[in-house]
Amino acid sequence: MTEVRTTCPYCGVGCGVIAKPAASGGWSVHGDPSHPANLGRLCSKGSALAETLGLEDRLLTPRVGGAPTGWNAALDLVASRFRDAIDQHGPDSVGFYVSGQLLTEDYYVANKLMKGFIGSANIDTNSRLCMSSSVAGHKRAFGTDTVPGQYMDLEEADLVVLVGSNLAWCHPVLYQRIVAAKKARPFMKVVNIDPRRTATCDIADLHLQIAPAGDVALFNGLLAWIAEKGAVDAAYVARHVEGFEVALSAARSEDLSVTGLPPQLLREFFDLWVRTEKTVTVFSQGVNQSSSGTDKVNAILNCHLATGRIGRPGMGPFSVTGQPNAMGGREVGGLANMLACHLDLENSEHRAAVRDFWNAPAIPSVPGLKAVDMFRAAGEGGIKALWIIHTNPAVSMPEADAVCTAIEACEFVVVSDVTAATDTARRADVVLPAMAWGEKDGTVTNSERCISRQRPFATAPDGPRADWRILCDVAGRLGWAAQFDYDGPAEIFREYAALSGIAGRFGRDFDISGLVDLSTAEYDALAPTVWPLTTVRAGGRFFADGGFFTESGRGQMLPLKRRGPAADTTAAFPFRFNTGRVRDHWHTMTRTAKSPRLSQHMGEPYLEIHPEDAAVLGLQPATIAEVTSPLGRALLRVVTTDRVRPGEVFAPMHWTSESASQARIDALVPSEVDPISGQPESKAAAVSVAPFSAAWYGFAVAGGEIRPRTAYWAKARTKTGWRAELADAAVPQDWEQFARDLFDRSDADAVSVIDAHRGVARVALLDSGRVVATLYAAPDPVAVARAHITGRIGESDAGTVLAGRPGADRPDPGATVCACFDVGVNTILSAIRTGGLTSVEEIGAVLQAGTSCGSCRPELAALLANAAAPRAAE
Ligand SMILES: Nc1nc2c(c(=O)[nH]1)N[C@H]1C(S)=C(S)[C@@H](COP(=O)(O)OP(=O)(O)OC[C@H]3O[C@@H](n4cnc5c(=O)[nH]c(N)nc54)[C@H](O)[C@@H]3O)O[C@H]1N2
Ligand SMILES: Nc1nc2c(c(=O)[nH]1)N[C@H]1C(S)=C(S)[C@@H](COP(=O)(O)OP(=O)(O)OC[C@H]3O[C@@H](n4cnc5c(=O)[nH]c(N)nc54)[C@H](O)[C@@H]3O)O[C@H]1N2
Ligand code: SF4
Ligand SMILES: [Mo]
Repeated sequence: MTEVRTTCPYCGVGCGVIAKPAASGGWSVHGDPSHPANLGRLCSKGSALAETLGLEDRLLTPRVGGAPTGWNAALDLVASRFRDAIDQHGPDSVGFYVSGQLLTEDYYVANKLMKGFIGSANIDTNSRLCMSSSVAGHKRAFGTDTVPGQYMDLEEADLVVLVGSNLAWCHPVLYQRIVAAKKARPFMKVVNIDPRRTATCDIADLHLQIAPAGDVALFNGLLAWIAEKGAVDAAYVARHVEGFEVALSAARSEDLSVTGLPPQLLREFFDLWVRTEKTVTVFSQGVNQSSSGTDKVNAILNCHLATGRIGRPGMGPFSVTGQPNAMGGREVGGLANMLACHLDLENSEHRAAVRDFWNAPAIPSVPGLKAVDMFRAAGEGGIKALWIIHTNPAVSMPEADAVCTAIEACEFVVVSDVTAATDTARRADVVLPAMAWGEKDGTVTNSERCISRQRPFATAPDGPRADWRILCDVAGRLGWAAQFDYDGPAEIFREYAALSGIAGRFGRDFDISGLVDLSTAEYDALAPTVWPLTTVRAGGRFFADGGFFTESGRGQMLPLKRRGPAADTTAAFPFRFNTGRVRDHWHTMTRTAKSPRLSQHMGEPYLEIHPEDAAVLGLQPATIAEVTSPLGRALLRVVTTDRVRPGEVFAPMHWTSESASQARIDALVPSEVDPISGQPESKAAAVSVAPFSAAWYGFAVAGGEIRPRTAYWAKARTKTGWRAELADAAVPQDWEQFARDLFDRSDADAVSVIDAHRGVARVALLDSGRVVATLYAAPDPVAVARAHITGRIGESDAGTVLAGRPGADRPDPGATVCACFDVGVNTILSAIRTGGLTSVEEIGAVLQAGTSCGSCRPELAALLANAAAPRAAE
């Protein structure tokens, strides 16, 4: 096999990648220069894809009750348990909880099975936690869920406003495109609206460090300013918009002090917006994941509708999607309140058309249970059989401990995953092995409505099946073999394109009927294609000339009023708990944690807290914080930083029970949802923070497994094995015995340096004279050269390994900053100092750091600006 063009399985930028067999065996993965999303660029996660293809941790056979089972027996069991529940309790007693990472073909089949044949709308997806406020906001304003613009608008804009989006880390290639555009057009301005000072601020001309949930007030203030300054596009409003007056009058009565922003900064932003016609407003989870998320979306859309800045080059609101197929899932109707192809569940003509097309018995007329309600029903017995596909709700749902209990309490839970080592799969009755990226075959749609192929390049191991096939296997056993008899994804795609043509005839925007006659060979070769694609239209923007999909054909402006987060902070829970992502990990880490490079950027779960708050609480940097909400508890490494505002703390969402002792942060987050979208408020729980009283801290490295049982631990992969951070309230009696247990090496020789008086212990375990594991423990957070130690496994001189510090001849690179070239923080700092480097380009010229994917360039800039940038580990 030569090279295969496919699409990155991570974020919604949807970059094209080229996979080639590597000379050393395995695969190499590079950016596809011909893909319109990235033109050859990749971020750190995309560049490390080849390191995540290994079979360790892969699930290869179905498991029933934990025991390996043949496919037929497992599928028979799944079908009979679903059939029993449907027969005894009706179709609404079963549910599917699926994912914006499913391919369109998988998603289409899941939706068809549940809504068309089982006859319930109980299919919801993790996109409920992600995009549903944008979906609801778009539908309220446009009458349809459509992103009006294209990526090139971000480059053509004179002003890019980022709201609740850490684009530098979460959509890195789009961010790099803006960086390049700004360099080429220096008058271009960027404004970042985020309560945190994130890496994205690196390119921001203005940072509005807004109070949590201040966004509706801010955009109401902007709307009032637009009107006051005569910036309303009266012709556009007169012809294409409804609701202007009521929206404006609500906006005028807003209290802007709730934004927490000084009046002159507000004015600077408002003036910039008003005088810059070519403005794009990009928004993401700081907007969507809120109990007023849908209103936040509409507050932004109001400003674009009032100024007619929509659907024209360099202008428009731009909701960026998170998952690779978040957009595709919305197109197929993967949410419990949608039908398919942007058709409406509540519309009887739409239902009849879809029913006839599918040759289905009945289509439900009422929406199904949304994610939070679905898990509640599973816990309370309303859902008797639940199938979870391609998502890890025991970690990612709010009230995650209650979700775990609900999965355990539900009579029958099936999980389809590539691994059984997840908090969700461990609790399931049946786990079915799915094919992974590189093996599976289908399409995804990115943030700009561009449909791209995910093509297989690696041979799938024996056992796993494609998600669509597993669904069809069960559908056949439920009695619908003929309607689910597909010979491959191309056939599913053609059926889907045909259904979209029917939607098009109803006047819906999602119409790809131009692809209905694709042969399988043409499907295989399909180039990236922006929808709509019909006989009369190919791609492009929406709404420059009106043409909204509302009943009146006009865009709707809405009267809005700011609401605060649902959970109030109190004396007992005084901090706002903001949550989100880090640069090099993907969600619950089942794939990115396989890459040692990606695992080194942020090696453990952490809590960002303002130094003033930390001082009041007596929290020292790098100690462990105990974070508590009325629902749960987490132990996180303390990072004191003024990147967060006083009174607010931030933690990443990625750590699970597989990777840390107690860092599933969604255990702390209440299930408060937006009343319109049902999207949970993932970024504004009320918590308390206290020091965890650790008697000792430790750092451990091993060539093999590490099995910590300490109160605090967090594990990460290294090139040779594992590393772990540890802390506990009780000091072990015998450090050598402790180390043997920790590393599961009862027979290994130990060399130790123990200073009982100072409480310092260093133990190396040896096998045939070579160091196989080392442990460093101290009463304070251990200050050893972690990257150095990690590279010493396999050496014979235990004494120098135990020193924990490199000799002068062997500098310690420090924690990884540039994942592409594996360049550590100390290497960069020393090059800055010794080489007198003053720019990111100079660092690149000397060390290569920042010259490949560019994801670390904001951090390089920060290191230049401040040699002592705070980090989680090191
Ligand atoms: N590296 C990486 N990239 C990813 C992912 C990943 O797991 N890792 N996941 C992908 C997915 S599925 C998604 S949805 C996207 C998410 O992409 P983003 O939305 O950019 O990511 P988050 O870090 O969740 O949140 C963005 C910011 O919202 C801010 N915020 C919190 N509350 C408020 C508020 O009230 N108002 C405003 N204005 N801002 C607020 C937070 O401080 C945070 O910096 O990322 C995608 N890309
Ligand atoms: N507090 C807080 N919580 C959040 C968020 C937040 O910002 N803050 N963000 C929310 C958002 S936006 C999102 S999108 C969710 C994401 O949360 P999840 O969807 O729960 O996270 P993932 O780790 O992406 O889960 C994907 C699962 O699918 C498995 N998998 C991988 N490939 C395949 C495949 O081909 N087939 C199958 N069947 N399985 C596969 C993986 O091993 C993994 O177990 O988290 C949400 N939760
Ligand atoms: S920006 Fe990175 S994670 Fe997102 S699609 Fe591109 S390479 Fe993948
Ligand atoms: Mo997401």
